[in-house]
Amino acid sequence: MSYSTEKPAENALLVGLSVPGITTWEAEDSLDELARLTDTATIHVVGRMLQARKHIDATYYIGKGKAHELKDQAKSTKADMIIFDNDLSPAQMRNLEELCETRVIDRSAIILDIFSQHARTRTAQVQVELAQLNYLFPRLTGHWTHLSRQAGGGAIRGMGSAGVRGPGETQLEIDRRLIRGRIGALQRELDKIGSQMATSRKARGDSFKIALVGYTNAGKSTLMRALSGADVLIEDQLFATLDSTTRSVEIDHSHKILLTDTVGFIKKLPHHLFASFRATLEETLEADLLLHVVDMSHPHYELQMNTVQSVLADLGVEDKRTLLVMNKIDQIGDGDEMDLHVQAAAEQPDKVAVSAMNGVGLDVLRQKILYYCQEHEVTLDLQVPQSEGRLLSQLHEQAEILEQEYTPENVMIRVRVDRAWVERLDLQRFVAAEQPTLEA
Ligand SMILES: Nc1nc2c(ncn2[C@@H]2O[C@H](COP(=O)(O)OP(=O)(O)OP(=O)(O)O)[C@@H](O)[C@H]2O)c(=O)[nH]1
Ligand SMILES: [Mg+2]
Repeated sequence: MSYSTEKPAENALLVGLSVPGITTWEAEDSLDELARLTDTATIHVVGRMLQARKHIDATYYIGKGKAHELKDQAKSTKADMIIFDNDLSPAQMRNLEELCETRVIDRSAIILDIFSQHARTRTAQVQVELAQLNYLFPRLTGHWTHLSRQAGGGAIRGMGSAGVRGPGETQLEIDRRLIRGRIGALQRELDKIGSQMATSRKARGDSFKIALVGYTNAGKSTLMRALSGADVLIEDQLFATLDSTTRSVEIDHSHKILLTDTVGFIKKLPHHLFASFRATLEETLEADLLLHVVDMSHPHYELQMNTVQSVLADLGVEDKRTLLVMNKIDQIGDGDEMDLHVQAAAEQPDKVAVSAMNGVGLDVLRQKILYYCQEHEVTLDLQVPQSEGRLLSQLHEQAEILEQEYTPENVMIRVRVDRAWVERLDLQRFVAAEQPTLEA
C-alpha cells in the first residue's frame, strides 16, 4: 500500500460517520486526526464529509444518498482516493469503489501505510509487513488484486519468480498463495526476533524497569532523551518511533533503572498492528512502572488519555503502577505558570507536570521515580563472611548500604536492595537471625 511513495501529490477526500454513542464533536475531532494521519502519509486532503446517522449502512457504510453525494464530490475535487475514518468491510469497500469509481481505503490502511514508511529496523519492517498482509488477505478479491502487488512496501512485488502460475490458477489464487506463504515466513522470522529480544531482556538483569507509554506525539522520545541522553528519534510527526529502545538511567547514586521508549498508541489502532507489535510491546508488559506521557497542550488530551488506558487494558496491563506525566506544560503557560503546574501536580502521588523539551519538572519526576523504586525494595540486615568478596562488591554496586560494620570474620551490613535481587543473589542465607527481615 505504498501508493504515497509512488505518486506524492495524491489527493484524498475524508469521510466520517457519527452514530449514536459518538458525538458529532468526537467524530469531528477524529476526522481532524485522520487529516493529520493523511498528511503524515504525504497525501493531500481536498475535502471532508461527516454524516450523522442512526446506524451503519451494510452496503455503503454511509447512507445511499450520501454515497452518491460522495461520488460527485470525489469528481469535483479530483480526488484520487476516498479515506473512511472507520474500518470498512471488504464488501463495503468494493461497493463504494464501484459506485465512486475511485480507490476507497480506511483509517487502518493509512496507519499501516505510515508504519510502513517509518519502519527503519528489520524488526519494525517485519512487524508492519505482517500486519499489512493480514489486513490485505480478506480484502483480496478479484477487484482488489492490484493491492497484492503493492502491499508490504513491494515485498509481494519482489516475489515475481515465485509467482509462476500453476495449472488452472487464476491471478487471485496466485496472490492468495503468495501472501499465505509470505505471512508464514514473516511469522517465523518474528518468532525468532521475539526470542532474541527475550534473551537480551534477560541479560539486562533484574533492575527496576520503567516503560514510557502514551498517545503518539505526546513526547515519549523527548522524555527518553532528557532522562537518559539516548539519541532517539524525535519528530513532530505521528508514529516517529516504531521500535523500542532501552537505556540504563541513574536516578541517584544508588539507584539505576532501565527505561524503555516504544511505539505510541492512537484511537482505533488497527488490531493487526497490535498483534504484530506484541514483541515490541513486551517491554511494556514486563515493566515495574509505566510512565504515561500526556500532551497537555492537545485540545483533547483527556480523550487521548482514555484511549491509552483502553489500549493498556487490551494489553492486559491496566493495573500496572502508573505515573502520569503531564508533558508540554511550556505550551500552556509561561515561567511562573509552569512552576505552579509542577507544584500542583507534585502534591498528587501519581502525577507530575513537566516540559520534557525544556527540562522543567524533571527533578520532581526523578524524585517520584525514586519513590517507586524504594517501594520495590526491602531493607535487610546481613551477616556476610568476609570471604564472600564477589557478593560484597555486588552489594556495593546494586544496593544502598545504610550501615556497615566489620567483625573479625564477617561484615555486618544493613542494605536496601531491590526485591528482585534478594532472590538473584540468594541473600536469605545471610540474613542475620535476630534482625527484622523482608519488611518493606
Ligand atoms: N513544546 C513542547 N514540545 C514538546 C515537548 N516534548 C516533546 N515535544 C515535541 O512534540 C513532538 C513529538 O515528540 P516525540 O518525543 O517525538 O513524541 P513521541 O511521543 O515519541 O511520538 P511518537 O514516537 O511519534 O509516538 C516533537 O516535535 C517534540 O519536539 C515539550 O515538553 N514541549
Ligand atoms: Mg517517539
